[in-house]
Amino acid sequence: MIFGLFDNDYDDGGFRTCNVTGMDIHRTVENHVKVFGLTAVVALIVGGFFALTVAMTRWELVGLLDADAFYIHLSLHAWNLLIFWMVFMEIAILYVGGPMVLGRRLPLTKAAKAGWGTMVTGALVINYAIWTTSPPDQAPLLTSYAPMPSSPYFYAGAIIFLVGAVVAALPFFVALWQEKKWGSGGSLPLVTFGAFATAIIAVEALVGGLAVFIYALLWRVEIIDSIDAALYRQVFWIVGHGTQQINLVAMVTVWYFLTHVVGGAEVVSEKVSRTAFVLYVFFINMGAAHHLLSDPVVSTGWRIWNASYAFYGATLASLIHAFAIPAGIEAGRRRRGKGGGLFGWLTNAPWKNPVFSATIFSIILFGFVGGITGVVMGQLQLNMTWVRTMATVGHFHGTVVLGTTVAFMGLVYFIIRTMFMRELAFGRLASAQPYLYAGTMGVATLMLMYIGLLYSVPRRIHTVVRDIPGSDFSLTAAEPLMIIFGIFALLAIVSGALFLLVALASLLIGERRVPADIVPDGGVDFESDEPVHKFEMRGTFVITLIFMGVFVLAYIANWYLLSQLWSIGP
Ligand code: HEM
Ligand SMILES: [Cu+2]
Repeated sequence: MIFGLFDNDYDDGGFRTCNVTGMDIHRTVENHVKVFGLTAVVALIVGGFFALTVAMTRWELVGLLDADAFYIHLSLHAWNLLIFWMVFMEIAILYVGGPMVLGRRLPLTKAAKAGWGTMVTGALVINYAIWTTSPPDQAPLLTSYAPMPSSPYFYAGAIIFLVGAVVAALPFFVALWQEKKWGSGGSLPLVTFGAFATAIIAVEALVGGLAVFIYALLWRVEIIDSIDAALYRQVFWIVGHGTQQINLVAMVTVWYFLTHVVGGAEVVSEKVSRTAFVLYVFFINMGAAHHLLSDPVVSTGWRIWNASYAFYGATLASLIHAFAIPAGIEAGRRRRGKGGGLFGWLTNAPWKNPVFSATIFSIILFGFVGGITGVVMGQLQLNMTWVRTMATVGHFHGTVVLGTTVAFMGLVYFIIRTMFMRELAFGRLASAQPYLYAGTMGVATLMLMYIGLLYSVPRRIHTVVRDIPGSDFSLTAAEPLMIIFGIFALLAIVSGALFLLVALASLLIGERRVPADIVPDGGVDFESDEPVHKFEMRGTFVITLIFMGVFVLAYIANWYLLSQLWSIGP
């Protein structure tokens, strides 16, 4: 079959045993994971192309596109990357976390195929609708805020895509149900538990999305004659924020999985980690309110309760994972005799393995860049200095790019090696790629934040530094930082293209590897009499203290900046 991508050897029952993870993998699961993963990579290519045109427009020295084209490109950038690249990967993750980890075949393969086909159709319709936008329709951007109209095909495409995603998720739920019915009777493995939390949040998000896009479609084709903009916003963020939470929880699940299989990490306390996933299920949705913090449509009390007090339940969960995962790496590696000193467990880790380095960069950058800024800007008063500026764009590139995209790149490398059974092409380049991407995109992201925070350069406008139409207000002071942003954005796009080059070359011309070659660092089946929590975790403790220090500093700095905006009193 197609370039021999789907022809692993299976026994008569359709199973094979993976010697990296020790899992019994059924052909049906593996092939569907591959198909969803490959489709996600195609979306990454399309969206990545538009990263280039969008960034080269905002870098006004280049000023690539005019206003109309800019909004079309920005919309395509957002939908292909934030929605299609992520959601196709997430369905693959559900299949890995569910049936694959449980050693089952994929139930309802027809539903999986139908779901995939429906999602692809939805994605194509959306791309077409955005690309052919013409007045009175507006390019939707991510939010398609009513009452600005977008093409009816856009709303229809969104509905089709969401229905497809729900259908594609069904086999995962059925696999869990089968496990409950016929399985060993024990509790679900942690990765499956994490995938289950992801799936619950996903279904909530998708149902919210169906509600909002059906509402908007009915209005756009004039079956109902008006749309309540405030209601639209609140319901939109159930899916708008919900999809980000799927990204987060899926990413955390991938962290547990990959640090274990390639880094020798273990779970120090199953109970604590599971509790954190449960906290997500209960509290994370309230975070949707943070998108309306500076919006007059909801009462201040509602905003403060949901975005602050209630949401801290989810923040706590993230902090627990942020401690539990490094602690698991530290203790797991010490137990395997790969410790030494305060940070020896970290410095002697398999840094040349791009699966490992991508995972670690994702953890660090998500925490320090995306996470801290998220909590800071999720605060009612501080939100005013972030919202609608490039700082917001900086924040979410810290989460969905430096965090999720980097982790998913690691996962794609892992799938190429252990499921497609290919050696990574261009070995050295493959090892360097996560460093290049995380490094350059890290700088570009920080610049977006500074440009927004220090100069209030607005987001979603194609030219402002030289000229804000209709005003003599000048933002030229932001130009030096814009130049740094532009250069690093370009470098980041090149590094992202290197990922695609390595991934596609490995698949098409990569050396086929015999399964026995693949050995996990630190070993998965490791015998030791000592329980993992007996081992020291002082390195992690120090890292956590550094994290807290940065957090406090960022908080103070933001309040300081806010206090500089205007003076109160006589
Ligand atoms: C090299 C990589 C990337 C670069 C240089 C880049 C650059 C940019 C820039 C400059 C903007 C803001 C434009 C504006 O508001 O005027 C933007 C918006 C956005 N980007 Fe990226 N981006 C990259 C990768 C990604 C990835 C991987 C994702 C998602 C996984 C993503 C998701 C988004 C979203 C959702 C928006 C906002 C769209 C809206 O305002 O509706 N970007 N990007
Ligand atoms: Cu959100």
